[in-house]
Amino acid sequence: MKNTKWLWVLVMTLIFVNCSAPKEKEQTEEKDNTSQVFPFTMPNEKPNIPLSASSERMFKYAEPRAQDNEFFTQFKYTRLKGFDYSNGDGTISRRDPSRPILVDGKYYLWYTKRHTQVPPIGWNRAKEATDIIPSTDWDLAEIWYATSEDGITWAEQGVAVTRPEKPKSGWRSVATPDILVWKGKYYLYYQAFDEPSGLRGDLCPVSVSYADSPEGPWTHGGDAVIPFGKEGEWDQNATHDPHPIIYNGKIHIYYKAAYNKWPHKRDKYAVGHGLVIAEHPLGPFTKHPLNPVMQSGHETTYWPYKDGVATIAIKDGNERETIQYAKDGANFEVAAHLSLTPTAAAPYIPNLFKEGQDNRGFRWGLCHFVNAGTANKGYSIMARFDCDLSLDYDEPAFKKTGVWHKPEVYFQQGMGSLSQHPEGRYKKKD
Ligand code: AAL
Repeated sequence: MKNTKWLWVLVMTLIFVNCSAPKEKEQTEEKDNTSQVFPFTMPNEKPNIPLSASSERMFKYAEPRAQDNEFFTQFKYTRLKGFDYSNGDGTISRRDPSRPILVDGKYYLWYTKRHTQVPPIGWNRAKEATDIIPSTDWDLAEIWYATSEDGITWAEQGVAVTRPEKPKSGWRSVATPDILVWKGKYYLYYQAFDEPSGLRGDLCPVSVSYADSPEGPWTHGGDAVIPFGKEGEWDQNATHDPHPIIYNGKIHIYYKAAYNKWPHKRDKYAVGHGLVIAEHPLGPFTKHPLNPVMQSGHETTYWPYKDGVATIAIKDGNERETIQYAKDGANFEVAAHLSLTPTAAAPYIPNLFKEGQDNRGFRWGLCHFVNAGTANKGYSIMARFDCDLSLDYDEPAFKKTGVWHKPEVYFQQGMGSLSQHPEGRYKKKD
């Protein structure tokens, strides 16, 4: 009987083990399956599981969530005070602001100012331009400057760089300035036009003027400091938006050229940004061998950030509306995707030109709106933008990913004349 009892226990144990073993196996399999699936809690690092292309890419950003990404920000805009625009009749325009700099407690800002008797007639009518009639918004312009204590209310101080006598470079127009401070001196780089813009493209080399004080007087320091490319090269006839920074102890100027365009064709344009480097602000400047270093964006906005250089690429190119970062100042990678980006952004960067500076970004700057007027009364206005691209601030309002406009904003981008199109609403492909 005793033996039978033990036999019974043995049989039951075996049955139990048999039944429970597969269950345990199933449970393990289930666990494995779970760990192969993307987790509910956002991982800080790329999980070691098979990932979709999109999941792979999210770990290439500074943080996988846009809201945590130091390069992601919203932009909020404020109207500037203190500038008169002649009731919007198109005769006064201010655009392409320089980055503001702070000197003795005051912000200084340089910009293109056009004050003409009549509004511009447009680049496609450049042949009709005269000494009185401007072709584009930046034709017959000069470089003016203004000061401010808060970055919102500005007092226009007067002209900084005037148009020289014909035939000196820039006699037709001087425009689109930006500032460099180097060893106690101030340098303004700007586009110098010898013909109405639009005649043979937006043809203008870059000139430089310098001064001992931000209030001037400005001395002419050279023309064509950024050499045009040879015929057939992307920057053969344009060097726009000179944007100087100090990087690795040298002067780096980023500039823009629209290419695949003038003079032979007008409707297939592309925009590239190049980089030139010099030991001294007056040059000579050497082109970076990898130019164009940026193939997206329009006006130039570059800033030294951490050990590299960051940029906002607006409007043009496959990577438009992004912030990009290059550890070496030349090989940029997309770091964040943006909405409502500032046009011709010119950030205020504390200590921008101080060497050995800990480069920590910015939280405000100036920009422009080119469509402040109407078709026959075209002019631009400057504005202020605020954002959180600074390592010293963390303002959650700038980190929201939704940018909500009223329906009217969308309806303003209506079909317009397209709705009258004879073939229906769209042109068919040839
Ligand atoms: C801009 C800039 C340059 C162009 C024109 C005036 O905003 O890209 O300056 O030449 O438009």
